[in-house]
Amino acid sequence: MNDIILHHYEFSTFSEKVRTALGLKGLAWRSVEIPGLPPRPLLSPELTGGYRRAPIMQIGADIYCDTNIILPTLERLHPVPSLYPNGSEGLARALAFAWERQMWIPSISVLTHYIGEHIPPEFLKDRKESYLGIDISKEAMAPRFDQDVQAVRAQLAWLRQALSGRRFLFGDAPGAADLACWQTIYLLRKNCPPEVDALLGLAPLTGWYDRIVALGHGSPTPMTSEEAFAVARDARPAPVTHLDADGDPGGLRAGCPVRITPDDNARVPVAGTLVAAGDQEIVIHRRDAQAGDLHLHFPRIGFVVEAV
Ligand SMILES: N[C@@H](CCC(=O)N[C@@H](CS)C(=O)NCC(=O)O)C(=O)O
Repeated sequence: MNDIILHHYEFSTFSEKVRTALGLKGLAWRSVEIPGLPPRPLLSPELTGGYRRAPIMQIGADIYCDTNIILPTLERLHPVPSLYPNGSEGLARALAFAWERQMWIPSISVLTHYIGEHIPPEFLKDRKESYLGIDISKEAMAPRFDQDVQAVRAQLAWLRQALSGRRFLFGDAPGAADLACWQTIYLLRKNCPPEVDALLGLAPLTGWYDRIVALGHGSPTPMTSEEAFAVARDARPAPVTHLDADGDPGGLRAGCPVRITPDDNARVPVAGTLVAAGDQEIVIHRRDAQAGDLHLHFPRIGFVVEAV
């Protein structure tokens, strides 16, 4: 019942970040493979209330949307070994958010330069209409390629600086900051021809890159969407003891109806009632006709919370 269930797909790099976090912690988990684009029956909207991005972590009837809440939750439930070595939690959370925001579209631009002709039209249509809001076909991205290479190189320059003489960003142990920076590079090194290393100046980072690959994925065992859905249906949400049940630092009260929407892409609002909130996490309750009572957890950063 308390199994970690990850709804994910193989080529999702944000999923790879979580899979590698599970590897870092040496955890066993249940793996639900979802399609690379909707529909994703028995997950969205049933368990997520309409939030559509990947990955999703499920523990019983608790659903965690976005890696910026999934990693801190893994840390809360399984603190050793830490994702935040040497007191790095604040910096790691900030760096992960900024890095991924800054790198995502320029990295996709480099990716499409190399492999854009192989991306199926229905995937391009979905990403334009329901996820990124831009056309990521090779032709549409080509005019911005040079600018995007500069942007990625500038980011990587300070990553090289930060890693100079160190095994990982915060010392000898890997952590969440490494995983966030690494996953955007993984997107490119996994899918592009080897010349991407020279284009972006990646050679000095390959030792660090390989040390993160070596963390592995922990111990996944397959599970079907139906089985995961049955787990949610048969479970009750866990009591929230790590957040303020009186409500939200911004003034919302527990029990009040709210709507939570990503502020960057895939802006589908999720409706529910506030259970508890803090500066870094918000938990809402929603009831699905089949799955029953669920708690949905979101990070505060990167989401707009509105009373409705
Ligand atoms: N901020 C989100 C970003 C997640 C994200 O954009 N994931 C990509 C896959 S790597 C995605 O959802 N793509 C569209 C989709 O699969 O529906 C997080 O950290 O979880």
